Amino acid sequence: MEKTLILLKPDAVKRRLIGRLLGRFEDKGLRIAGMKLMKISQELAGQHYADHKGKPFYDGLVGFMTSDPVVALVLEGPSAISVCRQMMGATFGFKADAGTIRGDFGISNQFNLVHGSDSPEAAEREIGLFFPNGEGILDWATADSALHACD
Ligand code: FUP
Repeated sequence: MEKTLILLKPDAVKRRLIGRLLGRFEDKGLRIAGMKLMKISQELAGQHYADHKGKPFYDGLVGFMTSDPVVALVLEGPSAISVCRQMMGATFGFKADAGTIRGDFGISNQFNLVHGSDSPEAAEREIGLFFPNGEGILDWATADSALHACD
């Protein structure tokens, strides 16, 4: 079992896509371990996107991510990090395959609806940023968890 941090970005929230995007992850079989609607502070955005500091798109990215609420999620499942990355699609909407979230819901570079951790190290770091001390992360069993156990 693996956990990953997913953000439904301000464009997804403002377009009232929370339910449909969350539904895709639930349909896939991922467990929602943590979920909150929140406004990202400048400080948190800076920590989250520290790797991109200094790049030409950084200021715009931070401005966008702090402009309106996001939904922060911790999703859990087998290979959750790569499963979610596949479901998200390529970074830019115009390059993302049909059938992926970014491929199906947008065509923009920056307004690409969703963030997902790209490695186990990133997942641990990002979950710690958005759910400090694990607060809000709950351990509970989905109705089909017994199936996973004998997978
Ligand atoms: P991803 O891992 O697919 O979310 O993409 P990156 O971590 O490379 O980039 C983070 C965010 O920066 C992307 F979601 C969109 C934005 N970005 C741009 O706006 N322009 C760029 O050239 C690259 C990234």
